[in-house]
Amino acid sequence: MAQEDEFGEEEFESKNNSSPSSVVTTTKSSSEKSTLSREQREYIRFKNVRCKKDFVRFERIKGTSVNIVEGLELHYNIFSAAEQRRIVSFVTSLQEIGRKGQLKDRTYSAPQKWMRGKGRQTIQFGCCYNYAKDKYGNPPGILNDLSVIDPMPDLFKVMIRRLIRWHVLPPTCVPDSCIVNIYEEGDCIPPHIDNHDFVRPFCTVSFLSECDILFGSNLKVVGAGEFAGSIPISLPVGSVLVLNGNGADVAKHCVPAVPTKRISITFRRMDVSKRPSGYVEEPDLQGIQPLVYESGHQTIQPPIKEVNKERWSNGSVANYQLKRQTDRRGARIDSPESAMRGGRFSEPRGWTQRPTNRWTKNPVNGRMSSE
Ligand SMILES: O=C(O)CCC(=O)C(=O)O
Repeated sequence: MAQEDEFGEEEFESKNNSSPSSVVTTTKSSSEKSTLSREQREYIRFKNVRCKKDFVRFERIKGTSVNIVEGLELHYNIFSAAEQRRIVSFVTSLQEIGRKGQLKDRTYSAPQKWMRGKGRQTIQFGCCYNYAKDKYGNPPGILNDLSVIDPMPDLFKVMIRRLIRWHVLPPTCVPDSCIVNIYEEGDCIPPHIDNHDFVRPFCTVSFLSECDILFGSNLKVVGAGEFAGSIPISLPVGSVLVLNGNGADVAKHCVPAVPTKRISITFRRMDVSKRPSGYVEEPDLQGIQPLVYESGHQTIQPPIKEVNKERWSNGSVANYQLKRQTDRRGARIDSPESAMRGGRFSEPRGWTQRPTNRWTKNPVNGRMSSE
């Protein structure tokens, strides 16, 4: 398959969907029509991607102070609202056919909801990851049996190409498997470090609702879907969190009971030595070329003073995080439109986060807050 940006076609949709031409008329507004090539359209969106890389949370580990979130990156504006809708609707259809038993044995899984915080549904592609020793005695890790799992769907391959082309993941780490997590209200994912059957970095894309993911070297379960000892990172819809370095291997991570339905897709690459027998590389995922940066494309950090002012005038990290995802006019920066309005890289991107010890869910507004 060609390496064009297939999603971009929808974002700048021509009314003439059948046109195979790589040059179409944009439909931004009738008075503002221009002709842009597919490459130009993709490049415009790529330039509006924002990334926060400087997460800091020092914890003492074996007597040494370690930044346990070194290596994390949060990329905003990767999937537009239209793309998110398309992906969510696809996941919903997968869930339906999974429920009807029309996916392979281990692709779809819906554990019984026997208590709050349990019951997250999962859909896996590319390989089957065993969370715990299964009834056949297979250990946790990648199952050496491709017959029980469906291959990566085309739409997810389009997402993967986007992740590589837009520099979210390196071309040396093209994901070949994924797990879709469907959280209903109250569902969580408990503290864990992703198995080393998968190489680093890997990443998680967020849909439907924003939530906090918590990191800590010593996360504790304090109740059903409640965890302590962590730094929260807010995950806007359409964003991609990349896990690498200490953020992937020293800190555990978890998602506390979500206040409202949420979907995430975690894309990972299998370690070559752990690939199931008979595994064949996806031809559609070979030779993906990252877009080339224009000179001047750079990360801009906010002035420290601005960070502190916003941080301490606000009282709550959760609120602070919400605030930092809005531009000066209060518009969300996870929408491509707001990114365009605010100008390129005009948003502060270097927020440090206040360490906290214990996180609980506010029963009224459903948000996590620290004690
Ligand atoms: O839902 C998320 O954001 C995290 C998912 C995750 O940690 C996993 O799939 O291992």
